Amino acid sequence: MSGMTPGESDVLLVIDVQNDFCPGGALAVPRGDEVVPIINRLARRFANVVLTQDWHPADHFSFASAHPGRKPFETVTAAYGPQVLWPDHCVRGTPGSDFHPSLTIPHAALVVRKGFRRLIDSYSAFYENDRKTPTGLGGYLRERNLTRIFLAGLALDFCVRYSAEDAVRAGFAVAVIEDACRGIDMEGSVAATRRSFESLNIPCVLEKDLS
Ligand code: VGL
Ligand code: ZN
Repeated sequence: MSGMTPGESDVLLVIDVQNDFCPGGALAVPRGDEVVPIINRLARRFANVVLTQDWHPADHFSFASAHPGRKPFETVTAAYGPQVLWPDHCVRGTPGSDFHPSLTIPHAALVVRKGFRRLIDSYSAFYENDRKTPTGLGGYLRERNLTRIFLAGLALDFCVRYSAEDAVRAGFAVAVIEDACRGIDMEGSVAATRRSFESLNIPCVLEKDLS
């Protein structure tokens, strides 16, 4: 990770800055909206920006409402392993699935939608939760010779975490811009995220380090 000035081969990957993950939303991340002005400032320094958008059908398997008798934040077993059940959120085309109205990144080149298959959730921007179904983002970045990924957005301990881990496995250089993320933090998930980043040598940096 030499040289923290964003350049030609760097991309800012902005994860799920959507109404439902902000205060007042269906799966609000505490202080999630605070990342918006930070990400707007960061984005101006990157020539290359990609956004992700959580985008579920109304009967998505990850919704507790699809499992009679189960409650949000319980875990069920999916075909691919354990799956946390969430409140209904980011139902495709609803206001909750829109980007936060103050998110202003007109030069963003690509929006990757994820979680649109009813039976597979997708935290990572690269692979769905079966860890096998690609979103196509890896191929896009490689074809554009974008080799270093700076991550920001929501939620630090789910979609940002999974995206960072998959990016490293796919051979990209990765840094997480910590002050441009907020976490849900259930059952120590933020601490587990930090341990994972440490063991994978994923640096956590701050907006000011990118000057
Ligand atoms: C997310 C839970 C469910 C996220 C998305 O963006 O971190 N978390 N769907
Ligand atoms: Zn989701």
